Amino acid sequence: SYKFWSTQPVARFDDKPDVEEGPIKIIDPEKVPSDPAPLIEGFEWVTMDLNDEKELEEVYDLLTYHYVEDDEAMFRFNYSASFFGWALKSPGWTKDWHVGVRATQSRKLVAFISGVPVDIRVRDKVVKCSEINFLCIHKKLRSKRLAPVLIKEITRRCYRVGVQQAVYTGGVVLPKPVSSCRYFHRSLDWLKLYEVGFSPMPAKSTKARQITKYHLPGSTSTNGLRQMQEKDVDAVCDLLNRYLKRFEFAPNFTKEEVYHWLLHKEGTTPEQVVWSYVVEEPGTGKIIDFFSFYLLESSVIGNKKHDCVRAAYLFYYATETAFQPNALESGALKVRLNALMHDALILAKRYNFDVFNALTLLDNPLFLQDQKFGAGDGQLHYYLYNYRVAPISGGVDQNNDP
Ligand code: YNC
Ligand code: MG
Repeated sequence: SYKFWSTQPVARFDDKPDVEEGPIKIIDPEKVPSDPAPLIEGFEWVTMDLNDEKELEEVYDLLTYHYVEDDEAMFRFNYSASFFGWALKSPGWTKDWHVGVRATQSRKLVAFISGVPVDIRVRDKVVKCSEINFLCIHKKLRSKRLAPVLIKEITRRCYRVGVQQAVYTGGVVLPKPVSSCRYFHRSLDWLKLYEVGFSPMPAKSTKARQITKYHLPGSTSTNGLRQMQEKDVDAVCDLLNRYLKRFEFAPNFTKEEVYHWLLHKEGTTPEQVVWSYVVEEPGTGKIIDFFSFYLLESSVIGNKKHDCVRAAYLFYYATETAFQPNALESGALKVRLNALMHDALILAKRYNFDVFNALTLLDNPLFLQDQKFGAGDGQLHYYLYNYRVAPISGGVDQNNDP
């Protein structure tokens, strides 16, 4: 029934496909309340300062024990402090959008929601958004309608500074997804994934056969493949934005964002979060492809042998091959992406990842099956707040369930 969501400026399930694209309502920042709405007795609003080690640690602790779990409560995302620095302090970030709720007496942090600025392109229009993430409420405070209060507060803080739209993703179905994807998983260490209960043993298979199936060579095969460096930022930014223009709904990157999101800065963070590689065309030195993945560990709940799974998440990638005439029809794009992703798997294996995850977005359906990804149960829905869009089509056939 969506008691809260039906009151919000979001697309509805019964919207006609020929809706007028654009903002649902126009906000006058002058008329937005200057103070937050009061919280229930015993709790208060705080702005978290993630540059303060102690406060970063508190957010980290809250999310470690209370953030997203799978349905059977076997795994829980285990974000690192480095990951938060990366995800929450991207170009243009403001601590005003790092919102917490504390218990007044104990000062304990019991809820959090965050936003960072991002430009989203919907077909030809660029929409200035906040990207909302890490909504989390302490397990003891669940089902008390606190989530809508947090959402309204971050909305107020965005509206106050003239940001009237937001983008967010989630595993739950709300009115109304712009697009929906499925998670796919590629085993890198099949035996470990089996032992933690993530990968089942297929009927009539054996451990040995499964291990052989997912075996990868020790070295990559694409000529000119190397780690991305600072000098590649401009070329990667240009290639990525051109590549993403092939899709109707995608972010638009500035050079600062490419630097932030894709470049690993050697020695600056205790733990590496993002791995990015470029292909320098032999002879010309031109950057003709790139791919990236990031690290997000999951804690394994209650297993004797393993306490965490190192998962690589396929992040952004792009290839000049996409711009060749008939790249799709001729199969050239499929061949190139398969070669690149095979190398990505080899590198992830080298860096000790256990599984490689990807969604059914961008051109991913061209390689998921060939690269031995299997469909997971997880769905990820993409949403826009205060913005209506006509139906978005995927880049390649997304209903092509392998
Ligand atoms: C969710 N994930 O439907 P209705 S994703 C949005 N996103 O409202 P209560 C959600 N809404 O149906 P609980 C949601 N989950 O009555 C639930 N809701 O209209 C809606 N889990 O509130 C729900 N993190 O407080 C219902 O529920 C209402 O105590 C019920 O709290 C929910 O970060 C939650 O999965 C998710 O910590 C906080 O279960 C809690 O159950 C929890 O009674 C584990 O709430 C962690 C987890 C969610 C990860 C994420 C994206 C969030 C997007 C929020 C929407 C942003 C809108 C744009 C705002 C800026 C606008 C501008 C400009
Ligand atoms: Mg609640």
